[in-house]
Amino acid sequence: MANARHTPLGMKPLGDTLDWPFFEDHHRAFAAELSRFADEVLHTLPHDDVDEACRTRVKALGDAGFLKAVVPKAYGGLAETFDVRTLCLARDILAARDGLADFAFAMQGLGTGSITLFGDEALKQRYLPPVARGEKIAAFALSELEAGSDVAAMATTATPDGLDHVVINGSKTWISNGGIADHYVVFVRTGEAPGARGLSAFVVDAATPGLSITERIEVIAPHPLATLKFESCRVPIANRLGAPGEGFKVAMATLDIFRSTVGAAALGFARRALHETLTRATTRKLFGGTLGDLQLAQAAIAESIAETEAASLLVYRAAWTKDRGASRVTREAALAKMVATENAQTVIDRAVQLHGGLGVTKGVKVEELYREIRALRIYEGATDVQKIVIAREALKSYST
Ligand code: COS
Repeated sequence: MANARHTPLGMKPLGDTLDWPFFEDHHRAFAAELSRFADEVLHTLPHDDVDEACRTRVKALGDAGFLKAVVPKAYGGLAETFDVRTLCLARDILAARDGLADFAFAMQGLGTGSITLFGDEALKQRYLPPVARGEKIAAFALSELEAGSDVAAMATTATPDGLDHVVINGSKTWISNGGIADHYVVFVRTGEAPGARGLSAFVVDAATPGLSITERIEVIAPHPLATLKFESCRVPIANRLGAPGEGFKVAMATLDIFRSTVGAAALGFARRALHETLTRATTRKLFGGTLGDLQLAQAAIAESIAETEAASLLVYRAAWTKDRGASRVTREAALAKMVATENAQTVIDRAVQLHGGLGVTKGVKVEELYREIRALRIYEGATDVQKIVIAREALKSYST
């Protein structure tokens, strides 16, 4: 427990979170080890070239054993199956220190989550261990230009080619790790039924002929992101995840797990913003005192603390509910993601405001956080989608 309080940044990063009944001792030990690693190692890794930055972070996290958290024990991982609390703690801790390290960790999980949940033994043996060691980079290719929130509208197709292969044609965009990944979990229309019931998922190696990167996308907080094109890209049927037509379920079940972790990353960003806010409030002199002496600053600080702690409760509640064996945590994950990302945006915006001109100055941490947080309200199910999910579940429970 003492180790869990390791705070060289001067942060109180997790507050009393680890004392909550959601956690077990192995979570506290993991958090302590990862916090130490993050503080000692991450700042030594390169930042300038985004691809290189991600590759080195994947390697460092893999070498240190932390990527074991993203795959099951039988394939070189930590726990029997996903331990969502561990995934959330990892993102919470990493995001508070280094957005790209959080991204690198998260994508190793999202890019293999569907294989863990729906892959057969051969696919798990082939793809999971190298990802856990940080030797291979994973990616999840779901979105299309006109199929982001409305996933079931996707137009990329896979059609049979002989008995053992399919041929994929189409395009995927805003794909994280696009351009540096070694494999992509790709969702395609196979047409067993209209809409959501006619999709399937395949693992596609990056080197497969017919798969190309047509565009690298620059975003406000730089991450490797790309558009992929599939032109008569021939993939073995043995690479399919789940049954034919089950792709929507594969995607949603994977997102059920990873949406909570997006909330956890937002939480890490919010905690860092609070740390920066409190540091500034206690050192910035004005009007004959410190910023923190001003009641309006105190109001901002109090609101940010309340919003961060509320988000923390929802994130770890969702993770704990899944770890207790719930087959679906769609509602809990949606609540966690929506509240944590929206609250973090507000907390970070307040931090920028309290920093004055420094808050919008390049190179200042809160300016970076301000850019980092924005995408989290959009990807892996925009806030608007989470609202649909939450309301729909509640309405269902009242309809006769
Ligand atoms: N786990 C397992 N199965 C699930 C599931 C889950 N979490 N969620 C849905 N399913 C199944 C349903 O049980 C249903 O199966 P049956 O047809 O056999 O009953 C099927 O999938 C369709 O479900 P549903 O009717 O809820 O689908 P909708 O088209 O209404 O879903 C939303 C609409 C908007 C909720 C969905 O499309 C969504 O989550 N979109 C956002 C996707 C996203 O995150 N995009 C970002 C890309 S990743 S960066």
